[in-house]
Amino acid sequence: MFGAILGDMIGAPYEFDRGNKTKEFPLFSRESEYTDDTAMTIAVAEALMDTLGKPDGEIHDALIRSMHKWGRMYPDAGYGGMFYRWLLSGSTQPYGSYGNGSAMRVSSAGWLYDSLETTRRVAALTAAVTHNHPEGIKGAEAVASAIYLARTGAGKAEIKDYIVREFGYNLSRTCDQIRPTYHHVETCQKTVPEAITAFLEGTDFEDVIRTAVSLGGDCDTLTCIAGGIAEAFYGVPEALAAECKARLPKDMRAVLERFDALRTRVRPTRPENRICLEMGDITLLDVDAIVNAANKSLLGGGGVDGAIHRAAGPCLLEECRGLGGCETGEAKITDGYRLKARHVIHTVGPVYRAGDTKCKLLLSDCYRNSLELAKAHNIHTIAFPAISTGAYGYPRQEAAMVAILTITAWFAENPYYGMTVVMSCFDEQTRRCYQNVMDGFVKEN
Ligand code: AR6
Repeated sequence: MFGAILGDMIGAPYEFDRGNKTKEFPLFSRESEYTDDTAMTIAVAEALMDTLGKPDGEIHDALIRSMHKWGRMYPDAGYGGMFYRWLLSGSTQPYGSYGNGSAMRVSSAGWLYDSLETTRRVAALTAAVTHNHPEGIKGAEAVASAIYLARTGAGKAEIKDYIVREFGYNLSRTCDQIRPTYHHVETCQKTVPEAITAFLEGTDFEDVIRTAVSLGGDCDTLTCIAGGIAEAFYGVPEALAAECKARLPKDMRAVLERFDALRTRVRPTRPENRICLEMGDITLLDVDAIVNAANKSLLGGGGVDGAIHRAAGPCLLEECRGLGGCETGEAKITDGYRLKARHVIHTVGPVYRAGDTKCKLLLSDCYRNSLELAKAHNIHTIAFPAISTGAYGYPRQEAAMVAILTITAWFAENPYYGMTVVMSCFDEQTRRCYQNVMDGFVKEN
């Protein structure tokens, strides 16, 4: 959090468009003081440390308590009007804000959790207690994600790709393009992308801070956000951390020390996506979901479809009756009933017709739509049969190529999801077809 707090202090003298939009300025002056950004960064960090491993409801309540507590202890830190009223009234209700306050206070969430998913979930909680507008939540999630990715070894290109893909922010402008027309604005939408751009362009911690300040705008908040990410990527130089400590009151320093001791114990993991091959009957697999190669009625049939319905029992058919069928290439989800798998994802493969290019696209859709549906249900292990290669006549080697290419493309789009895909092989020939593709023996024609 030193990075965020330093950003706040160093940016503070230049807030409200008081800077010269240059990177050449004294890093510290008498006016380089912590503001509301620091007070609330500390408040969020304390609440999150107190509730590690606790349910979301407890985290939510602790966040409100902590913000009220620190807000009352530091009432003159410079809060925005709506937030100040929320503090003074002791309200526990959010007020729909998309102000950049949700993004400036979130940095601790980027450090305390061992997966990107949890980081995003908790970041959203930190925003939602006041800034429950979708843009307020998005701002917090984006900043915490960037910190998580930076501290777990992601490169800048990777971080940029993730932020653009997941949050849709425009990161294509350079700081030189942003600077001339950028003015004080307190929304997430017009602060977070600019702060991330400053981080992406900066060459070390101090350069990120200077770049962020040079943009102008809501300078303490923008630099607080950029500094929080820069710390996770570069670390904070000793001398700057010491200067930061010296400018903080004792109670805030105590929270920072507790945080530093705790975060070194958090073991970050980068969940990986992987494909493995498994011989045998898909209905026996202990995975979150198995995929059924169904027909459009979804009311059962032969092959793997028949096997799944037999193993799951009649309740599966009952649930399927309510689904209203399924189009080719699409996917629908049910419970797994007597299966070990919690869910069955039903997809309808194409009936193979030689030379019909639509077949390939539809088969690819089966895999992609099943994976998307799995992701939407927080499924992390999924088993696929060789869709369409039985009754629907798709040549096994061609189908294997489509399956593996589609799955690996999905992995590339979801690099941190942590999905294990089991390719269920009912016979040796199917296993060999997958292995050929994975070994690179078969090239797409
Ligand atoms: N576990 C794993 N794979 C299996 C299993 C099993 N228990 N049983 C068969 N397979 P198919 P399709 C393999 O015909 O071509 C149904 O009647 C099998 O060896 O089940 O998409 C539906 O209701 C083959 O490699 O599915 C539809 O009408 C693969 O699963 C139609 O068949 C797919 O063979 C769908 O035809």
